[in-house]
Amino acid sequence: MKPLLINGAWVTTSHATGNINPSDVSDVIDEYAQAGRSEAQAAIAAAADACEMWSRSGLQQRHDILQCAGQEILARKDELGNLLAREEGKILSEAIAEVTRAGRIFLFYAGETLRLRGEVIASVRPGVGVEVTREPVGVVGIIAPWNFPIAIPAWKIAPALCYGNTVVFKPAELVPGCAWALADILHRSGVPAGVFNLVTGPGAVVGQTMLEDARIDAITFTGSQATGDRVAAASLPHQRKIQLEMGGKNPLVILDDADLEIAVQCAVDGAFFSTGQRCTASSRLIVTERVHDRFVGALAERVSALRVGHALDASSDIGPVVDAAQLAQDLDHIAVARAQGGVLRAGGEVVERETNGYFLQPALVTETHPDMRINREEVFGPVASVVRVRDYDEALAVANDTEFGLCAGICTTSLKYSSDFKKKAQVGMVMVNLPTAGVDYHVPFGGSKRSSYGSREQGSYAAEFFTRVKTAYTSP
Ligand code: UN1
Repeated sequence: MKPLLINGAWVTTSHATGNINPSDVSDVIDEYAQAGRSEAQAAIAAAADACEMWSRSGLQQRHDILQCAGQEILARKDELGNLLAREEGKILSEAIAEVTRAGRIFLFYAGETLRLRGEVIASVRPGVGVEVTREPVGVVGIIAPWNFPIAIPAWKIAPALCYGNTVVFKPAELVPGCAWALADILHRSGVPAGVFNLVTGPGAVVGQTMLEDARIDAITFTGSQATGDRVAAASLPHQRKIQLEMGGKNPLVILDDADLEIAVQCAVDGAFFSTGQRCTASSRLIVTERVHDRFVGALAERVSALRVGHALDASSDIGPVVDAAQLAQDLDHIAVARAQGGVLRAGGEVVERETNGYFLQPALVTETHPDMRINREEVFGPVASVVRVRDYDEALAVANDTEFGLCAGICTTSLKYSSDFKKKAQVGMVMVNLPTAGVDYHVPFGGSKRSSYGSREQGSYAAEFFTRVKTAYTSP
């Protein structure tokens, strides 16, 4: 059994569960301790007790720990990538790229520890000095999703520690393996007892205990809207800081003047790589009518040729869906889209491979309307819809016709339309001639509308969430 990490000690529990390889359900990777309420509370208490010491710790110590962790992650990228691919189902090359990204995030925040700055502002009162400084928030609860088992934990844990906070980390139930590996690396990198705690276990128990506990000063969450709403509601009575990332229904607009090859590549990559299981996935392809048939024809050909298979098979382009429940949800969305008038132009069927896994041929549904369910709800699978529009103005209107606002992409060679789209897309991130998914690790990440709440993740902008500002006045 892989234990919990509480107050610097490895803790086993009476109950453990295994993580199952979605490419081969007969492959149980390992067994992980399941925290109950008392273990979750012990982790929170340890983090609360360690706050004062860690907030006063030297910057050099924080830097060195983050650097050590980042270097180890990079040095072990092949092995950790293999674990990630087995556990989550991303193909190996994508999994190694995700591990690399996680390592680089740690190195970035190692550097950020040395760049924390404040401001000196002149007072309106003669002789008075005003200093603005940033302080740690305290105990940060981290609730992470399954689709990026190491990169998302990294981009929450590294800034939390960098800015002097202590952490209680609850990974997603499907992917405890990468979380445990990360905890082991941090522990051996010299994180003092209580500063970083790992509590694997069910959301209903561990997550709920975290939400209810007044000692947690901030929660950063990535996952579904429904859970995000619960995090928000439970945090208000505690006046806790929250940062929520809750998905998307990201449009990729293809205009008549687009380079067709680039547009098809953006759509394939954005909609189907990582099995489409990304909150940044290009799930709505909005195509102007003069290029529609050529684009759809070329895309359908590419999509049909994508090889779905075992994540560790070098010939696979796309790995399996993460589990049976997600597969059922994907198939339901495809069925409803067809019932509502959509045309299944490519894929959409469950395929058999040598191993027993959740293999779904990527689905392209054409002739859809903006008000169909497939264009309103996040599918979180290898499923994309096509909406035909007259011109740029209608494309922009359809792109913005959603409660989500994470990213939006446009494929065009027109400076006029790309500039206008960058201004008017109601999202946190805009991509021109690039897939909506696959972001840099050192720049702000986040959305608007119902996709995100709170300040941005990643880069130096993460300081907004992981610190509080203090204004100090001095009269000589
Ligand atoms: C990416 O597209 O590179 O859950 C990152 C997600 C996002 C991360 C996407 N928070 O899919």
